[in-house]
Amino acid sequence: MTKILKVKAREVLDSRGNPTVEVDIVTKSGVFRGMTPSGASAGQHEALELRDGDTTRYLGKGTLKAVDNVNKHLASKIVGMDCCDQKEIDMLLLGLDGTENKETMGANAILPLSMAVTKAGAAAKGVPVYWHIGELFGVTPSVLPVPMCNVINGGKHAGQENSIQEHMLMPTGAKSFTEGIRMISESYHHLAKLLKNRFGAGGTLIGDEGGFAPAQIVDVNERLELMLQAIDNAGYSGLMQIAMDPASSEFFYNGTYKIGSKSYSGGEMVDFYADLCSRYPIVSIEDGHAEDDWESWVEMTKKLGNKIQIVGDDLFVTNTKRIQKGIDMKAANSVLIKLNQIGSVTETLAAIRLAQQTGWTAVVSHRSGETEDSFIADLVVGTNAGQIKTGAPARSDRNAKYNQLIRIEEELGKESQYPGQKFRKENKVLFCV
Ligand code: 2PG
Ligand code: MG
Repeated sequence: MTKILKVKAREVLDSRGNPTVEVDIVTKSGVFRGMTPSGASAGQHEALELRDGDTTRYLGKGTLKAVDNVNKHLASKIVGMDCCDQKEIDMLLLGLDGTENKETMGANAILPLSMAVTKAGAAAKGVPVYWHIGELFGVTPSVLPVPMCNVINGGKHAGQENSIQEHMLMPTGAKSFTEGIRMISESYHHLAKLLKNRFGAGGTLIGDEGGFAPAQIVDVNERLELMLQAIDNAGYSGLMQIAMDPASSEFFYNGTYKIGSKSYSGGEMVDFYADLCSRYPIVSIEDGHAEDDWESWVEMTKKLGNKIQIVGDDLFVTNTKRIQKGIDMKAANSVLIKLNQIGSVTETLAAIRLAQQTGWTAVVSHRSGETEDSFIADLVVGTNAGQIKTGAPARSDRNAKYNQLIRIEEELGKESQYPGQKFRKENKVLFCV
């Protein structure tokens, strides 16, 4: 048994310069730290992110209440427990909060504590974090993820309205994760050249997730064409595929979707995506419909579900109840996994397990507001989930995750697998637990 000796929370900054919560756990093995990320296009059904609302500090976004909740209410209950008992600790934290959506303590108080416990547990056992997660989850970690790299940022992440949010490259033709990252980085820099030539210096300004955010190109066709050109210029034609996250809850108004000056019904959006998929190598679409427009999700899955991955983010919010509803309705075939949407490591693992047991994929994801904490890199390998979405290869809040995955691939050596094009099929066959 390795006892938790001390728990301490503090307010620090995230990648957007907003306050967020960091928690230290001290055991005899050292200090272990968890940091919570924060969304901009957050779903309405996510667990509560507790903000102070005091406009004299950080424009109301302060997190001192969440910090106090850890230091004054949670810490003393956790001290003395065994840091390897992740589930027991998480369940105790949920009980102390006592609400469905973590409204008493805040998910931003509970999650960083929970993540720090995982890291302390790994150290207590003398194993890497992904290995400890594998033991908690019940698999032998070996699968490196295919990355989804958001090279063109739109929507809220780029200060735009009624615009598709994420345009991502997936190096499915790479032989390893590390090779995939090189292909991504080279294509990203070729895209920069194209944008600079076309729009001058302003064309390469970047958005919240490190992707380019040229205000001049609002049309999705134009964005995808540029990406294909960049892939081609980098010499990777046919080796990269495309994933999109329109984040459509952000442009859904009373039953109508608005992209630029055009309006679409839920069914017309399905046709819109089907048309894009017929013209571009798109293999995955996330949040193609809004968070409560279940019927359109069902229609989309019926029409495109056997061709592409249909990922629920705002729809499922990493919540097993909503995922189960989606499974029952056949509303998608994949779940986006964000720790802070649900607020603890144990519940996140349950969400991944439910997706995989159903034969769905689980895509582990960052938030647009990130930190230097690379926990999700260990999470994706520890669950053999096979896909990660964590931004463009720019800015250290994103590259912290990619760099950790490069290290893990090196460490696993011959034991490591990279799914490449089989990222969907193999999830069903191989990666079910
Ligand atoms: C998303 C995310 C991450 P945010 O919509 O999938 O890319 O954005 O963190 O702003 O919700
Ligand atoms: Mg999303």
